[in-house]
Amino acid sequence: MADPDVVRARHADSPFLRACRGEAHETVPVWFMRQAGRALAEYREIRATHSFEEVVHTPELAAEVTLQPIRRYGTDAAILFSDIVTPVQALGMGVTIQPGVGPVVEEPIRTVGDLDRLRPLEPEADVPFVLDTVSILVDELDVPLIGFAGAPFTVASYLVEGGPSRSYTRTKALMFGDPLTWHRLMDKLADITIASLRAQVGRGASAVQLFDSWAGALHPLDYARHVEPHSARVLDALADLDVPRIHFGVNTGELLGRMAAAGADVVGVDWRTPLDEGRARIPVGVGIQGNLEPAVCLAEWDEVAARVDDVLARAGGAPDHVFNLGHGVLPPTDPAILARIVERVHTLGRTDGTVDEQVRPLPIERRAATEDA
Ligand code: 1CP
Repeated sequence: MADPDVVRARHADSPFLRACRGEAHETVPVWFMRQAGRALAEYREIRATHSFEEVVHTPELAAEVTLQPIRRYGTDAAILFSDIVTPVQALGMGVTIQPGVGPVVEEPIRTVGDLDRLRPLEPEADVPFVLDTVSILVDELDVPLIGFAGAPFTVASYLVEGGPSRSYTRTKALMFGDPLTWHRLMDKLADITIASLRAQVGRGASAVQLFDSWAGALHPLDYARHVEPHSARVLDALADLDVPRIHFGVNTGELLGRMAAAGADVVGVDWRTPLDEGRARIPVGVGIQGNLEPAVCLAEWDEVAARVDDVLARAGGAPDHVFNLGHGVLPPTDPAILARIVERVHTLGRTDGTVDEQVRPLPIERRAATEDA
């Protein structure tokens, strides 16, 4: 098994890690959230004979699926193939991942009594398959591996709702109606998240991303009161590991400053906030990741290229920009388009505070083409 410190030293000067630290480097690094998965025929082929859980629980398969997008796209970082609910699933919370739906929880958490079912995570005993996947990957990869976990709020939303939700009504009802139980739940989930992330780094992950995918459902006041302290505790508990901490959520334009303040080294921005506006909302010294609209990847190449350039222009050649989508790769995306995006970002992206003359931001007030004619 590779020594995790040796692995990290090997990647320390990679564009991705240098960008996360805001240090000078040559090419703009790029990776895609959900880069492994249904957009790739080679993933669908494995899934034809193995359930999602089987893949995650079999280190050789999980490692293979993690490597597939690196081979296809040439992305600058790999992200472990697992799920944000994997730790609570391993703790016996009755979680299944249903195709086309997502995580479903048999007996949701609704009362203080339900909290007893959630015990602390012992990663080596509870999720050895995740850690063994990390070990295989750091031996094989030429690029850094990103470990990840769901943030307490987003994992809580699945445990309380019982599955994916649009309104998070039950989650908010618990948060507002029984804050004591809410904070105890969040505390337990924060401890589970910390244990999971520390163990992934312990096996050689070079960076971590904390996915608070659904935090954007909250008013900033409620985020500050009911969520941020717990996410901050997670991020603080990783500080001594000296790996970049990326903090991401969808629809979080109004929360970006707070997500940075929670202790992120890099804040992920979804596609709804123009990258330059997102930048203005986070402190100097914190990096930025994003934020091409994932559905743009379904368009013809000329449109994709113009939108890639728009993101690069709004990034302004900053050395601390990591190019990504604003959320996950959509299943109907043509992998060839993603490969071309990587190539374009690598070719046209700059990191010295300048912008290539070919690269232009699109004016937001641009009228429809038919009106121009
Ligand atoms: O049928 C299948 O093959 C399963 C689909 C799938 C996949 C490919 C799920 C179920 N999870 C994953 C992998 C996954 N999930 C990864 C590793 C792959 C990669 O990124 O390349 C990661 C990082 C996640 C994280 C995850 N799971 C998040 C946070 C990221 C995000 O998209 O915001 C969330 C919210 C989940 C929950 C989840 N798991 C699966 C689905 C379909 C969902 C979303 C359900 C919903 O909409 O609420």
